[in-house]
Amino acid sequence: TGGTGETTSSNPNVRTIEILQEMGDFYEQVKDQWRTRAYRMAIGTLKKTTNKIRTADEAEELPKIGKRIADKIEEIVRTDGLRRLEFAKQDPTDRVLQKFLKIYGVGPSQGLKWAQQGHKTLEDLKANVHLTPNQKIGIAHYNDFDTRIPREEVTALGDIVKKAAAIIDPDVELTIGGSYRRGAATSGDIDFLITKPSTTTTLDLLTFLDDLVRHLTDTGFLVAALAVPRGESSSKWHGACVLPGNPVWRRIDFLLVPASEMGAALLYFTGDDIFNRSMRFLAGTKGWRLNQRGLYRDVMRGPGREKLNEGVLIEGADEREIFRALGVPWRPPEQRIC
Ligand code: DCP
Ligand code: MG
Ligand code: MN
Repeated sequence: TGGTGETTSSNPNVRTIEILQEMGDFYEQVKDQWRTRAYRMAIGTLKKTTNKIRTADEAEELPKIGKRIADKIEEIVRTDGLRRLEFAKQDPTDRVLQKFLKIYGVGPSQGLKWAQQGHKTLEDLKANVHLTPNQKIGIAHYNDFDTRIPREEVTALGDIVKKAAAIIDPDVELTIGGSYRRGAATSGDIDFLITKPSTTTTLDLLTFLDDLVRHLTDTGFLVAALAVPRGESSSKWHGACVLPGNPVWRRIDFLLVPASEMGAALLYFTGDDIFNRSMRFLAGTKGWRLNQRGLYRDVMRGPGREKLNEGVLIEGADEREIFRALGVPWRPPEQRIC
């Protein structure tokens, strides 16, 4: 192609560009500025590319194309379409789809597939499709998980966990993060952060989590294990619990965090997600990186902005220090609602 930047029929990526364009237009419509820009830049690169890009690896080699869009490019070449785009084109008020997406353990592509197959109700799904064990629980307790938890109940459920924890290891510290820490009157789930002074890895806490889950299951408090990564020990546990005397199942998450990362984890898991995004963006403007493990500087990036190393840790242990390092006046959790 010439240097005009126009897509000509001679560009072998013309179909890919067309679909990426549609996806970019969607993000522009929903005012997602970052993705709109990312798609625009990727399209710009493809327009200047003279060979056909078929795989994510090939795409990622190119300038200004990140991992996510690279994956999308491969999907387009393989399927002549984009699941995410079909999803975006669906009427957002489509009640069947919205209902399916609220089932615990059901993601966008699965929900869309069932809706497109013509299933309309949870009963249809139970009778006609293959469900994972988690999805079965998600359907059986659909209304439970769809009901927000009053703050007093979160406190009461949390107290049961803290009491059990103190018997197993009195040095372990448990904090309820998420909407509860922001002071919300109701929560969608209970987000527990679990740490212990002077730990630098979650390995030191794995036995504790095992013991805690076993104890709380034996006593009838935990009623289901959901996203429990199989095989090797994991630092997270997702499941359901009940308050004695209350039949409603509640979603509860446990996350192990080493003390050296507790500040960053608290910041991340307190949210809200929009506030988190603005803090990460601010870190980015300084050339730093903020994630749930810490605030880092000197993150080295390659020509395609891909990360070459983790960078140098500025702060991970102390939440207030992270605010200070970023030059942001301390905001109590109750004020982190955007
Ligand atoms: N989080 C995030 N980005 C996401 C998901 C989560 O930054 N995509 C962070 C911010 C959230 C926290 O994790 O506050 C906990 O996630 P939840 O989904 O449990 O959200 P909340 O606890 O804020 O709300 P809810 O009351 O609905 O549980
Ligand atoms: Mg939550
Ligand atoms: Mn949660």
